[in-house]
Amino acid sequence: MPQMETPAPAPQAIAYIGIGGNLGDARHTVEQAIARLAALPQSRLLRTSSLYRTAPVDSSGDDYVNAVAQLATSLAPLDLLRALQQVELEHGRERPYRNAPRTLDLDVLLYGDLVVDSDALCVPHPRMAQRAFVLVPLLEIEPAIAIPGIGTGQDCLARISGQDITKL
Ligand code: PH2
Ligand code: MG
Ligand code: MG
Repeated sequence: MPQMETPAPAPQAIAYIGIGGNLGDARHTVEQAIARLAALPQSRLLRTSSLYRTAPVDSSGDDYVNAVAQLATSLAPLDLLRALQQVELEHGRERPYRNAPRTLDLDVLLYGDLVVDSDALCVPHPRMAQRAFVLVPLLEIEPAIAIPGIGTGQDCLARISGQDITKL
């Protein structure tokens, strides 16, 4: 009798997702987004940071609510990005201009130790090392995090000053 082979499990990566919004009830939106991340296919939500109120950086409008989530996922990087964009759309995300106030922004910050710079996706997220609203929640859930090609998260945070961030 022919032997049925069990398919090999897809390789898993640890990915970190930046979550933010500053239009509407941003706190509620970020909480809903975390629930949607917990339901992503081929993925497991491992940890989420606290929620933070943060002053807009290179952006305008109300303060943001930001958080970071840690996922184990076997979605390929672009499939993960598309899934996150779908969740953004479900929350009425519009892109009238760069860094416009937004209901929900979900960014792939890190995907394992992948370094990729393509039109569709840049990982590590190109500005994450300069942004306290990313580094503070990221370091809360993974104090020893390193940003591939850049350095430790702790060193990056030490170089930043003057960005308002308060734990909610
Ligand atoms: N996102 C931006 C630009 N500026 N500022 C804060 N505080 N939080 C954000 O999530 C944020 C921002 C572009 O994605
Ligand atoms: Mg962003
Ligand atoms: Mg984005």
